[in-house]
Amino acid sequence: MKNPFVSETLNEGNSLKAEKLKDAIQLFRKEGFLWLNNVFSENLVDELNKEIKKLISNTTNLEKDSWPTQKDNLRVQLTLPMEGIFLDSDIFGSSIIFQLLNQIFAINGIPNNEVKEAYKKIVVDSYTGIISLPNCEDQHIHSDGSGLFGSPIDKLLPTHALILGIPLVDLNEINGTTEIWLGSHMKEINSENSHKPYLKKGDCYLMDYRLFHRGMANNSKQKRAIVFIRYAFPWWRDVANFRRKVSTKNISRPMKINNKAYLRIPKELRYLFRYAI
Ligand SMILES: O=C(O)CCC(=O)C(=O)O
Ligand SMILES: [Fe+2]
Repeated sequence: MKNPFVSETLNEGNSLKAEKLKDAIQLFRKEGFLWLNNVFSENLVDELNKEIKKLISNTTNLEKDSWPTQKDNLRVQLTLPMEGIFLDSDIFGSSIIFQLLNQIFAINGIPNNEVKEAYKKIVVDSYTGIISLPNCEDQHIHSDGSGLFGSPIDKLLPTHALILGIPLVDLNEINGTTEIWLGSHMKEINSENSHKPYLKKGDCYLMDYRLFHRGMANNSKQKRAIVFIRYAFPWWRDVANFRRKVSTKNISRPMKINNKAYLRIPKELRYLFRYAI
């Protein structure tokens, strides 16, 4: 990948070096994408992979609980249940990720962490995993939904939603990755100019909702699972991809959370799920 943002140069233990934070935010605004190294522990990632595999194999009728996103039925979208390992706040509340999110979702220059809880500007809008099974093909190039207004102004606006992608296996030329078109959230897409970030276990990426991308084919014999957590301004819902109350064969719920699970989330992070239940 030509334009990696490698966080070995950013991380200092569990936090980002202050002088690098500004560069990271600028790069995210310009490219609509950030690749961060070594954010999640290998144990956590392995455990997630194990639990997701269990979920898939325990599902007797894949179509009932999941959302195959391709005609070949080999790319499955699972809404992750907020229980067990999936409730671990290191996944959705990573402090490195929040140093970035607090700036990306700042209002009038006031970072999210500096405002009172009721005014905080970030929620988790969806919590899913996409599992690309062996032999699944390249997706079509897409952005996950249209812009806010469906007009040219969309390309001038700041980020209103983004995805945190956490691959649960090392990604490579054989099992594929999410292919991306840098800058395509704000500029016309040049279809020849793509990047294939081969992330390692523990790495993750942030991707602007508007960015053009596609899941690549998986030509390996192993499943390729990526956890996807969508963070957004509280007034936005991903109606292009989910329904909260009604789920059908093709449209799933964005999250599986109930009151009990909500109360098990650390108090200081519950604001992220204010509108989930
Ligand atoms: O699996 C991936 O790498 C990306 C999947 C994706 O973009 C989608 O299903 O919308
Ligand atoms: Fe997508």
